Amino acid sequence: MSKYRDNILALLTEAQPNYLSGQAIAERLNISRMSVKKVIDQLKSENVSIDSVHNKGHRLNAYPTEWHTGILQGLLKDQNLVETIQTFDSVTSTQDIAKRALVDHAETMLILSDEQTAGKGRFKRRWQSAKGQGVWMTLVLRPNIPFSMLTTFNLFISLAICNTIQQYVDEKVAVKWPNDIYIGDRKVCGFLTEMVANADGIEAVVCGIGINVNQQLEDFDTSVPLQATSIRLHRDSLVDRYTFLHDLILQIEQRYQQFLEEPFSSIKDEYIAVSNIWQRRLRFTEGQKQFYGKVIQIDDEGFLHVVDEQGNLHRLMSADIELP
Ligand code: BT5
Repeated sequence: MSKYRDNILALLTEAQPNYLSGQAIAERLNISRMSVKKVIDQLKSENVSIDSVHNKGHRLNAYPTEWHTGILQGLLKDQNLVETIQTFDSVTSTQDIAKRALVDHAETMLILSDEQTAGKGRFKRRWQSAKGQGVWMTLVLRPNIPFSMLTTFNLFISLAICNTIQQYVDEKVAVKWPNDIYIGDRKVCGFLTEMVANADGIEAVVCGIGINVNQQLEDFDTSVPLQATSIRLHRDSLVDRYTFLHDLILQIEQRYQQFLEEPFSSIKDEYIAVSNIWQRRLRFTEGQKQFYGKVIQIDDEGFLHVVDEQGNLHRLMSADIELP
């Protein structure tokens, strides 16, 4: 595979919707026109839709159904959230790849796979990751912050994901504290945040996000039949995953910046307004403990205050909440 493949895809993506001549590509990359043609022919043979017109050049017609690193590099060139992007056809889990990659690399990263064969939820649960149907991604970020600040990270990220999905559906998209996104009473996204740290502080925040994008109901297997939904199930047409990812990364970039600069109190009202846990009886599981209760508030550190049915107050940093 040519080492210029990603560069050529990135240039074609940046040039969209215009054509870019073989000559211009060759000059930008300091390679021969023949090398450019070889890569373009190879991409076409892999069903990347490129239009080549004599005297005009080449144009990327539409985004493919698989992830391509080069296209993402072109599409995401104006963001500052991640420095490198890696894409895969199939991996066990993008979290595994990220944790291995961050050992030898100091940069921020976006890792995406079309499929995960062992996608992970929290507490070693499984995350179904049907091939080509969702966004299965991990962000490796490097915030220079004290450990204590990380408690509100998920809350900022939730708003970014919730608002992005809301751009694609009419029905209300809601956040279920601490790290699920719902459409109606069904889960459309789950994410988890892990931390790699040493005695001096945080080395990396490894945030894995799974979003069901284009699944039909039958694409979910039987272990999540009634709780799961996808964006597609709430609209008339398929979602272009590249456009969606672009929107998502811009939203996350903005919320991440806000997380670094502002306290949770500055987004608290917004967070409360999109949360689906108010004024209802909920079942909480915290470690081995299980109880029913109602949420009374979320405090400025992002902890949830809950009163159980015996009248006891709980201050939760994380828990499983079921919406009965
Ligand atoms: C989560 O865990 O919701 C976090 C999921 C994070 C997945 C991403 S994908 C990219 C990155 N790489 C990984 O390996 N993981 C991250 P939790 O709150 O524990 O929810 C897991 C539960 O959700 C399961 O036990 C199922 O009941 C349900 N579930 C599994 N797959 C689902 C899906 N695709 N859609 C909706 N619900 C699902």
